[in-house]
Amino acid sequence: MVDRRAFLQLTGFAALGGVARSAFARDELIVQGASPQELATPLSWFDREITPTPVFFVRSHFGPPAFDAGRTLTIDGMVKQTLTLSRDDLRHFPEVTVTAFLQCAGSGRAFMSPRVPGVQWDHGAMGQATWTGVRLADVLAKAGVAPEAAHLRVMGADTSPKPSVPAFIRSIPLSRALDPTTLIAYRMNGEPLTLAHGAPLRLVVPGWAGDHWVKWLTSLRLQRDEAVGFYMQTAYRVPTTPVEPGSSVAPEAMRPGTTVPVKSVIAKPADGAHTAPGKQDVVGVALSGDAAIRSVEVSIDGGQTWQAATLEGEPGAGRWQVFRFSFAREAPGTVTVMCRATDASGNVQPQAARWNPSGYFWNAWHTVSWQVAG
Ligand SMILES: Nc1nc2c(c(=O)[nH]1)N[C@H]1C(S)=C(S)[C@@H](COP(=O)(O)O)O[C@H]1N2
Ligand SMILES: [Mo]
Repeated sequence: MVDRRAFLQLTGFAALGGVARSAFARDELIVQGASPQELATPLSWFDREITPTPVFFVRSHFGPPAFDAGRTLTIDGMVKQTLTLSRDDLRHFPEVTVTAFLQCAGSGRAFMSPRVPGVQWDHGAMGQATWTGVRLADVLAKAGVAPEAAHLRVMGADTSPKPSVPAFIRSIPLSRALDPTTLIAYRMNGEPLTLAHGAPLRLVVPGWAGDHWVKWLTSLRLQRDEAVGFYMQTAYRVPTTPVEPGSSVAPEAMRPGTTVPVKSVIAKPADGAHTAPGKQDVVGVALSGDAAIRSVEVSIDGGQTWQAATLEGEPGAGRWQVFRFSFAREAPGTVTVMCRATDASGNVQPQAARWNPSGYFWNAWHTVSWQVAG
């Protein structure tokens, strides 16, 4: 059990003043599972560009390690020079801030049919923040990457509860590691990273699923081949070609899931809400890991016709945008609204998500119904 002070530190409440603190109910995050850290953000928060840190979803396999502001990160393997850097040592590199969404591969798993095992996340395993740190490419340049290196093995300080449970090890192709948006981050939404979100250092890989955003960083190793281990070869894999819903798929017929596919969700009105007759205001967010959002369309007639929503904020791959759509409804009764997003690469949010054995990347049209009062 965590005591109250530890909980506040864990979730970022400690960073808030007394007045601001009361704006976020302590129990606002939805406890989604029994394992260490499965805290989901309520859907109603996805009506804005930035998800406040205290309500930003939290996920980790084993729970956080002890807080250690001086923990060092070692960069070794196929490099000219091994580096050991603390958060303070990173001051020698240019500082960069990116705005990017972070989405767990399993977000929306609860909507997969047939049902799949795993944390039954609804929409809430995602959020968007500003991330500040240094470019991973700059750090790797300082170490001097050998020409034969092609992959980066990434590890954090968290340890599995028993020896039989494999360590959380991820692998990122060197090309993605060198992308200028890939960061070693130490700030989130302008404040030092909280322990729950990876303090002192975490990886930020905009557009890629959350499992690549390794927290509590300790080791980056350059190597020729992709890193091995349970979390690369068994977990976090998606079929290379579409499969029959409910079928079992061998790991060899799958590849690591990387880019978050295009999707949009309606934050408000909430499903089952009651609204006044007249103008109905719909708001939500649209995202794609592949490209900027080109459009969000809304249907108020069950998908027969679609109308364009207004997009707000800056477009970009790996960055979500708020959308708004308003329409008039005087007659009392049930209103059903659906949304679908399209990105600049031409990817369209599908009516039904592509089923896969672990329920990753659910991205079907989102449908919400509410009551217009008489
Ligand atoms: N060291 C470490 N990093 C980790 C994990 C973990 O278990 N250990 N979980 C990953 C997963 S699956 C997700 S979805 C994100 C969640 O990041 P957040 O808790 O900041 O929202 O962290 C990632 N980084
Ligand atoms: Mo995740």
